[in-house]
Amino acid sequence: MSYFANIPEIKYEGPESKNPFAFKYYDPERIVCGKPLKEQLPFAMAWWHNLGAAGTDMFGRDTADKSFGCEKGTMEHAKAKVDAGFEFMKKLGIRYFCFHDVDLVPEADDIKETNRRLDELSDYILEKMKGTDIKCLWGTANMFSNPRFMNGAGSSNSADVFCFAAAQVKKALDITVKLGGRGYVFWGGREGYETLLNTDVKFEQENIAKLMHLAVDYGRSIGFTGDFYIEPKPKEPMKHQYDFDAATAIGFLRQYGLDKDFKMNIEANHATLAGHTFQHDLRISAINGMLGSIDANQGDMLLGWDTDEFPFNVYDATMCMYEVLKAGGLTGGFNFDSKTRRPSYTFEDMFHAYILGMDTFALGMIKAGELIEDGRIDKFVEDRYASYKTGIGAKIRAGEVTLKELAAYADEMGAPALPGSGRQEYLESVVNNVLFH
Ligand code: XUL
Ligand code: CO
Repeated sequence: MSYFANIPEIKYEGPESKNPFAFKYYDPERIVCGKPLKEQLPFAMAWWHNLGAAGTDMFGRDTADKSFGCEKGTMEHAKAKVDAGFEFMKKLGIRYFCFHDVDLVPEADDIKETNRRLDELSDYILEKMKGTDIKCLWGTANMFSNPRFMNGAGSSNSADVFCFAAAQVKKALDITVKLGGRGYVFWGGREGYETLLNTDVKFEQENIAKLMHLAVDYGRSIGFTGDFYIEPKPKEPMKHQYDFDAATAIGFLRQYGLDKDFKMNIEANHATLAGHTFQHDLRISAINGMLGSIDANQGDMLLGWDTDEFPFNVYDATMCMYEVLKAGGLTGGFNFDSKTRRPSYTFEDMFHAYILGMDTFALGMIKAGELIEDGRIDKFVEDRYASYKTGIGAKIRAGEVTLKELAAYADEMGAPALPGSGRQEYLESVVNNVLFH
């Protein structure tokens, strides 16, 4: 059974190609910074958007048909999604997928039945994986959709809800390990608050950390050697979410002794919702040794919510890849946590969307490699801090001076000269020059 029979295998044809079903920039074999793009760019398909989301929004119902010929909410449909998903990934040369527990199977009233379904479906996926190089990038538990999680999961005021969340995390970890997952994600969708009037923030944060510690202990006990990730997001659905941005999440992990097992999964549109650029949250993660994985998408700066669009902005993709290359690559990958726009409701659109996303990130990586090779930006930054290489600057860096000595130095010196120009406009022109030469 083929779901996408009219769509060919997507091949690299180069920038001159006008074939809508070909890559223009993503040449898997092209070497960038010493490695082929297929290794530099472990792309992943998001099960929920690609095989699940059908266009429903706050004002209207589905526009796309993602029944794959079956009745939705059945195990037959869940298996048809596996078949469609694998056909889709194979046609695009995508080697990873990411899932929530309830993306894979319909949730039953009784968790024992949901878990039985997860066992059955993950067996089915394992069968499908045979003879392919497709694997799980990361798994997660959906602890935000069901009404029981209205006040959070780890942060819920209800100990019973906490237990239910723990049960879901345990099973999602089992399935992640079974499917060869590189990572396990905590996205604290409802770990936050609507009002401080009813919220004990310290208590809630301690409980979230407890749940994470329990997950680490269990994960390691069943042989999970990958990274756990926090995926920061400042708001939506909650008014305030505790994992506000990378800096906040890293502080939380350190405070509760979780920083050895966790890294960041940075999503572009979440960073911009926090008032940062995508590059900012990547940089903050990287300098703290915590850049793990990326949820690849982009937001719409004219809208105040998470639009999860496929990446199209080459500047942002270039600066993203600049951070990734500087950090020595990702231990995770690039998961397209992105969805086609509601009026793009056909199967062809799903392919166009992934071609766009993969080409944008490939182009970004090629250009970031050229920026690094060009060297003008790195050299500028290096020179900008040159006053710390010798003399008093070197002593400050080495921790060899007291405040008193610095004050005495300043007395001798008089007023310092202005620091060198920031040259922002020049550096921006260098970026354009590398992008468009
Ligand atoms: C929501 C979001 C999630 C996480 C996984 O904004 O990004 O899909 O990636 O739960
Ligand atoms: Co995400």
